[in-house]
Amino acid sequence: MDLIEGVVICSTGSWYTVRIAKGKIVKARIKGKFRLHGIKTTNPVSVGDRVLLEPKPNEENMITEILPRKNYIIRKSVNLSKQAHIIASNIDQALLIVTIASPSTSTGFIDRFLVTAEAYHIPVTIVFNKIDIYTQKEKDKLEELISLYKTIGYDCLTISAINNEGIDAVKNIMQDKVTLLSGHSGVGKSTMVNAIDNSLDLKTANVSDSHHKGKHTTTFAEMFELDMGGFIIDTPGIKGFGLVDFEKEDLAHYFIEMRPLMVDCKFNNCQHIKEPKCGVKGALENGTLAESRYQNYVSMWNDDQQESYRNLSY
Ligand SMILES: Nc1nc2c(ncn2[C@@H]2O[C@H](COP(=O)(O)OP(=O)(O)O)[C@@H](O)[C@H]2O)c(=O)[nH]1
Ligand SMILES: [Mg+2]
Ligand SMILES: [Zn+2]
Repeated sequence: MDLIEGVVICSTGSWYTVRIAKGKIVKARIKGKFRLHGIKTTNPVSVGDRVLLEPKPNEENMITEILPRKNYIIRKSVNLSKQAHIIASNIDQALLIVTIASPSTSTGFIDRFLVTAEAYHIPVTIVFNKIDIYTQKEKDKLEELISLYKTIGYDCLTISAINNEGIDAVKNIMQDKVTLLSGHSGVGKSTMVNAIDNSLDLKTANVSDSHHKGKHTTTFAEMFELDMGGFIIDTPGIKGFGLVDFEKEDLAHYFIEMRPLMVDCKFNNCQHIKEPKCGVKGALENGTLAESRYQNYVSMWNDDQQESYRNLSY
């Protein structure tokens, strides 16, 4: 019997929703055991997985194989079971939605996200939303951040999701890609998605409602297909993604502009904290490395609980 290839767009535990050719949606279960090398996972198959299905008319379709994952993001479970939950796989890019005000997003939050994404090899575009409401002071802050992150090498876009401003540029980069959406609650993720594709009609919430969010946290990510082609992965209730495979000693590596600076460090195991003749601190002193980036590096490095960047909480 011929197997059918598809993409898992929703997983609720025992049942999976799989998109097969021509946008057809089918339900499926898992046949056999799937293991992620060396890690116990609570879910063997995740949203974004490309799978092979054994079709069974009038019966349960069976997922018999997961095709190799390009990447995946996982979250450690909060208890001590050491289990991990695969949030999503095969992500092409992430969009980090940021606002300067209502609510304001700190560079600490941005940098933690960027570091994690670097560790997963997921390219990030920073999308600054709500440009319609900023005061002159906030506009100055916006320009400052755009300049900072563009200089480092991150693409930045400015939008007003509510006014449809800048949305075409967002559509452009999302077309035919699998995009993970992230950002604080209330920054306008749902509003932006609705502006991109109003057939999705995601529920938007008032900023003041955002504290209710914790009550209906589902750990299962969902993937939405865009009319223009492409998918959005929304991760409701995910307070960040963790268990990044890197050691504290390698943290600076994920602050990408620090990489070329490290060649000037005298000690090859330099952590750029207290060591003399450090290329990173040298760049900080002569102004080529941004203070906020260095401060956020130090704060992540100092966090004794390495969980802070392994299991980011935002
Ligand atoms: N002024 C302004 N408000 C916006 C914009 N985008 C979203 N909002 C508002 O911000 C609030 C939170 O938006 P929502 O899309 O639910 O944010 P999410 O939690 O990130 O999904 C809602 O009241 C939106 O109407 C924008 O571009 N400008
Ligand atoms: Mg939302
Ligand atoms: Zn150094």
